[in-house]
Amino acid sequence: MFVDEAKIYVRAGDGGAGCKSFRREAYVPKGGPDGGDGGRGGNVILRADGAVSTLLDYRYIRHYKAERGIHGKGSMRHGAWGDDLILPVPLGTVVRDDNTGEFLADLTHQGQELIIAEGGRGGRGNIHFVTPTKRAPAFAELGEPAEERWVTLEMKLLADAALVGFPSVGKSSLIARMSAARPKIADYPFTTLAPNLGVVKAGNNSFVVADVPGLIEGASEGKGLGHAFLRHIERTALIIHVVDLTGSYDERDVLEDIAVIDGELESHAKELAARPRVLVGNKIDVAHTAEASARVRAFAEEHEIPYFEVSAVTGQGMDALVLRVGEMVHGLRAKIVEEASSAEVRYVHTPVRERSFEVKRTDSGGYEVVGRSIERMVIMTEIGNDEALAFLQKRLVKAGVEKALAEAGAVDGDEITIAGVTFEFEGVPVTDEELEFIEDDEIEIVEGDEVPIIEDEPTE
Ligand SMILES: Nc1nc2c(ncn2[C@@H]2O[C@H](COP(=O)(O)OP(=O)(O)OP(=O)(O)O)[C@@H](O)[C@H]2O)c(=O)[nH]1
Ligand SMILES: [Mg+2]
Repeated sequence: MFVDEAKIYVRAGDGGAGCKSFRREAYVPKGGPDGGDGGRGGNVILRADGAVSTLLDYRYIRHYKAERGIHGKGSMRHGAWGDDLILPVPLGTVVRDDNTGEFLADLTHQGQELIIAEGGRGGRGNIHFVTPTKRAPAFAELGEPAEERWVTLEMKLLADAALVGFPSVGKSSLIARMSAARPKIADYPFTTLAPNLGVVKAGNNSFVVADVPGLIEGASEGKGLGHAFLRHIERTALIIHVVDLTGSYDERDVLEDIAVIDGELESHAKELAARPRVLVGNKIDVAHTAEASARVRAFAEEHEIPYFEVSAVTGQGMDALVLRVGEMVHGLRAKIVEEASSAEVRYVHTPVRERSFEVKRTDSGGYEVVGRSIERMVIMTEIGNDEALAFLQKRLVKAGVEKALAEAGAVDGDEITIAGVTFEFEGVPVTDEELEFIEDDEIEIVEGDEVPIIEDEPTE
């Protein structure tokens, strides 16, 4: 089976919790706070790897979790960071968010990476919350929960040229003649059920050609087998449109065949109609095919498309076809590389630094505050701890949440919901001096911070 699609669930590692602890020393009744920070959780990363040829493995194992960050410990020890989980995928894998359908990335180059789920930040230990008025904070931050999501992976064949046409026109016979590929060949339609790839040597060039299952009228709407494989054609630089000069399939007319296939390509994707192509009239060895060939030739000349009459059986005309396709692919490839290098990995990720938030009215007459960084402040707070709660309240004041709520009409006693936690609105007078000591949310805990890392060194 040719597997080209998979749907997987990924979950990054949760951040480890910060530690609240106090120094214990002989003869010192109460030492200062010394709780270390929690470690960052590991990311889940997709990496394009030419050694992987299918997405098959992702059909069998669908759940992937990165390691969590370790909790901080006393004596200023930071928790270890969780290891990233790296998932290798074939070159040409397109990644989408399964829930929203949003395009996340097209992994085409060897080694190209995409963070598909970001690990949670580690919580800060209590040493971070010392202020002149509170020298012994008895609280620390919880770790940030990790990102999780379902994504779909879709692999598109990376062939330079695709043999496209009605069933039984001789596409598989042609790829067998041109390359070492040995697909099944038979005189009934839909012999080829999955694309075959072959490497073709053309003078000093070589190119990869795909033999795609036959298309029929309505393929773009799901008729026949061609539908699933039209997608593979999207990625090829060149289309080798093959017609049967004997017109044997369904007693068809060659020019009608050409028009039908062109129509299917176009209705599948507009840009396919403009894709460079060559026309190939196959089975010229059969008697009475010269007239059909002449008609195709006239059509090709009129539309300025290169035309070749060939026989996959005798080999007639094949050298000229292969050489010309080799040249065209060579030129097109140079253009594609140029375009690809300007395309960046587009991983759209709500940055944690996003400070904006929104205040909404709730059905119960209260207010809800929505915004990632504000929600995160709440999620990382040990709600049952009064000191932690008081600190959170100051942070919310500093972030402008209290002001925004008051502006929206909130008065003391109103219900305020943030990240699923409900508070009672209560305007507290906080001095500017007090706010000064509220650390900014975005202080990154990195290796080499003023806190020594005693054990469990971060892996990055
Ligand atoms: N006489 C003659 N017969 C050919 C030639 N090329 C292919 N055939 C025959 O045409 C039939 C179909 O060939 P395939 O190569 O299987 O055709 P296909 O386009 O791959 O067909 P599907 O995979 O079903 O879409 C087979 O019986 C081949 O032997 C040719 O150049 N001359
Ligand atoms: Mg075939």
